[in-house]
Amino acid sequence: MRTVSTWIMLAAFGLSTAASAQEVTLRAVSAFAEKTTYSKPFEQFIERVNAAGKGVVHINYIGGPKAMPPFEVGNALKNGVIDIANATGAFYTNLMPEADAWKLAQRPMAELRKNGGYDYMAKLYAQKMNAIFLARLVDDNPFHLYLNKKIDKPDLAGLKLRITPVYRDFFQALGATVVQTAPGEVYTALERGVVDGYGWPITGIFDLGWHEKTKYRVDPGFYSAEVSVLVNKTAWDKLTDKQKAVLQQAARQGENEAAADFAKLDASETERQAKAGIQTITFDAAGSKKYLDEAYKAGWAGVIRQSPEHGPKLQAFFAKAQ
Ligand code: 173
Repeated sequence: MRTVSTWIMLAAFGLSTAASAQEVTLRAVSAFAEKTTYSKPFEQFIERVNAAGKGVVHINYIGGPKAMPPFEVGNALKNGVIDIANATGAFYTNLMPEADAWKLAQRPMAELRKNGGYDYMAKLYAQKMNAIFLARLVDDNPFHLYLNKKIDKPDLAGLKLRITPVYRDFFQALGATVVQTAPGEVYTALERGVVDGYGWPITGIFDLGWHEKTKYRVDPGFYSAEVSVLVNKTAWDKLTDKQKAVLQQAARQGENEAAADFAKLDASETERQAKAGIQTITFDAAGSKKYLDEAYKAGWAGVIRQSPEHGPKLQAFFAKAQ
């Protein structure tokens, strides 16, 4: 009798521990090419999760744009085709135009997590993307305009430029004609002379060989690139506290390191571009001011045009105190 009840108790205990200890596997995709600048922080995040999460949570990294077109990643995340995405807001403005406002943030993430800006965005991610915004892994990383034709003032009339939504309103405000492409199409567009230049951050132009087809970089840089880890909310809600904690710990570590890591990379890539023969185009003080003022003016006007309800609130949280 005693033996049987002990056996039942053990079996029940065994089953419950087996159930709670079951490792969950999450499918992940990056909107950027594997092992390149904007996937590396995510790949480190995955390594950390898989190391700390042994037997608890495992991320199965399916890959980058070879596995899924970058502008489809937001949809796949929202619909649960994948559980985790590494993406930038500009790549899923079709679902959530407000996501592109991260680029305009002039306050550190640590501050946005306290001042209500993060919480405001998090609600929009839940509503519009069925997503949890877990961590921003790229920060302190300005965008630039790269050109193959020389300019001497902030006037882009007559130039045809490769863009994503990040640059659209700004480059158009300065008179450019624009054409949107995924990063994977930039090299060919330059090689064929389809575009006179492109928008891209200060880091990463060597990853896909663009330096071979780039004569000039326009300074100063503007905005700050955002690339972040998103989790499908339905998948997130099914995780145990222990599984969530593993993801949150790796997320926090990545977000806390992002600005300093990128500040270093910004400096080394600036030097590498000069060594590769890329010349810098600069304007006089008034020209630089006009360029930067227009960047933020056109950027915020674009966000507010696409989201009259949330745009002004995001501006209040994100913009530098005047
Ligand atoms: O230029 C782009 O493709 C783009 O929008 C972007 C955003 C963040 C990081 C790198 C590129």
